[in-house]
This record gives sequence, structure tokens and C-alpha cells, in this order.
Amino acid sequence: MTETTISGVKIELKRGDIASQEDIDAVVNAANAELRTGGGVAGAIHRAAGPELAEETRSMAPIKPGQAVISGGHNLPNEYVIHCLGPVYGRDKPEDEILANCYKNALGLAEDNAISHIAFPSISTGAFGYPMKDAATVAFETVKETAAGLSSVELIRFVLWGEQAMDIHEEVMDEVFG
Ligand code: AR6
Repeated sequence: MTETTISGVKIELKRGDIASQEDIDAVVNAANAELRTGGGVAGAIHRAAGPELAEETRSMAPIKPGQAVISGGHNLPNEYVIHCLGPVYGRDKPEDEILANCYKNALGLAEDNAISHIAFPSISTGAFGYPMKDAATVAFETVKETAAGLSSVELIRFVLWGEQAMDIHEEVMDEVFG
């Protein structure tokens, strides 16, 4: 499946670039602890947002694995960026708990800021080396557990980079929500 609704929250998968989600209030950054630009998602978000994003986040850094902080979206089409530091696979343990905390803390910040549409990348599955199928299972299980407690969040989109990422997430979505 590529979309489902649980406790009134729509969950959808979309192939594309996290930095070009025009109909979304907050995009989530797969950040580094320093909240600076980097490769992958962090590079795409900082490039599209402009240098003011790193200027704004400088005073919030460093953050710890599992933590999330919120900033403005600057030149992105989104009002907010929620920066999450995922676990480095094989180093920050227990990886599944830390990754689940990223999703919980990001959704908590979305609620605190009355955000209705939020988009996540597949946190930790690039430079941080988390096997994507395992990471997708943690992400969907966490969303499934959290959905009933959400009141402002109505849409959770997973923005996936490439066909293989899309295929893996479709399969895991069937397993978790099917
Ligand atoms: N939109 C959506 N997904 C993307 C995009 C994009 N533009 N670009 C890559 N992905 P990563 P991490 C996918 O490495 O593993 C950074 O350099 C990518 O294929 O961005 O949490 C930071 O500075 C992968 O599946 O994040 C940190 O140091 C997923 O997004 C570190 O990497 C996450 O890949 C964070 O590593």
C-alpha cells in the first residue's frame, strides 16, 4: 500500500525530494548534531532554505541522537523545519529506540506548533547506515502507536528517494498496517 488512515491521521508514501514538498507545513531534516548543512537530506534542505537556516539553528546545536528541534523554513516552501538526529547504526544504541524517539519527538513538536501536514525522510538510512527495512518498521510502528494521541497532525508523508526506497516502504507498510 502507499497510503492508509489510522485514528484519523493519513499516512502516505511519496517518491521525491524532501526539499520540494509545497503542500506541507513542516519538513523533517535528517540532521547532524551541529545542525549544519551536510550530504543527503541535510544538504538538500539547507541548500533550498538558504544560509539563514544554519544561522538560526546554530544556537540550538549540538543535539543528541533521538532529539528534535524546530526552526523556520526560510526559503523552503514550508513554514518549519524539524531537525532530528538519527542514530548512527552500530554506534548509537539501542538504535531502534533512538530512531523511534526521533519520530515521537518530531511529532510532539508538530503538535506543540499546531502543524497539520508533516513530511519525513527515511531518517538514518543514508550516511548513518540503518538498514532501510528495519528503519521503516520502526518509523511505521512508532506512527501507529502515536497516531491516536495526535490532534493537530492530519497528514504524515514519507518522502522517499528512489524506487528501491519506495518499494521497501510499500512492503513494510503492508506488514505494519495491512
Ligand atoms: N529527499 C528525500 N530523501 C533523500 C534526499 C532528498 N533530497 N536525499 C537523500 N535522501 P541521509 P542520515 C534519502 O544521509 O542517514 C548528512 O550528511 C537517502 O537516500 O540524508 O540520517 C547529515 O549531515 C536516505 O535513504 O541521512 C548527517 O551527518 C535517507 O534520505 C547524516 O548525513 C537519509 O539519508 C545523516 O544521515
